[in-house]
Amino acid sequence: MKRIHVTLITAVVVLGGLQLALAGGITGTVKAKGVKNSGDAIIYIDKIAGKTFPAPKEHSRIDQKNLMFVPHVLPVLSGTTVDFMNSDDVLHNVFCPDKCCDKFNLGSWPKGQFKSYTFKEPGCAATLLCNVHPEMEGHVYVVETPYYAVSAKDGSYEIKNVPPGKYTLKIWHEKLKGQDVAIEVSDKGNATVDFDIHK
Ligand SMILES: [Cu+2]
Repeated sequence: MKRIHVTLITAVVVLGGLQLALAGGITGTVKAKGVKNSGDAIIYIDKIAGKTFPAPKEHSRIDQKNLMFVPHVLPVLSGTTVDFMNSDDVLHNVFCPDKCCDKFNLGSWPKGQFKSYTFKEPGCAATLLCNVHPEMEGHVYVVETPYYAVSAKDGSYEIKNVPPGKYTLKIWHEKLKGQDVAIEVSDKGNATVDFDIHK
């Protein structure tokens, strides 16, 4: 009995080690020219040949707080439902004027309530607007894989748990553009990819 117990524990440890070894990460820095900071760029693996990823059951969330969409940009895997919250004392509305989001208009709702929309089309850069507050703007960007990150204000980003392979890494920003980068993630460590984005 005791011997079996020890063997089982060993197996679990070995499996755990394997899992760690099989996933790498992509890290780097985005340098944005012509905007306030290098944040809010979305870095993502656009697609993986022969692989599709089921839509997550868990919803993502964008809040409307202090008359802003929070977060300002949100990458989602295609098929993700986003709940649009309202944390302000005023009514908010959310609509999207773009074709790829069916030009949805969710109406207006008060604090504490939310309305949802499911983003389906990969590559869709959906603009979020509020018809009560014309200054409000946010963005949902729809990605075909779950491998994405949003850059912090200092430009740093990290995409975790990427399986080994060769990929095209892309970048999306609401105002700026950058070049695709061909990358290879090995089973041993992190790939480092920096981006310059500009108008
Ligand atoms: Cu509003």
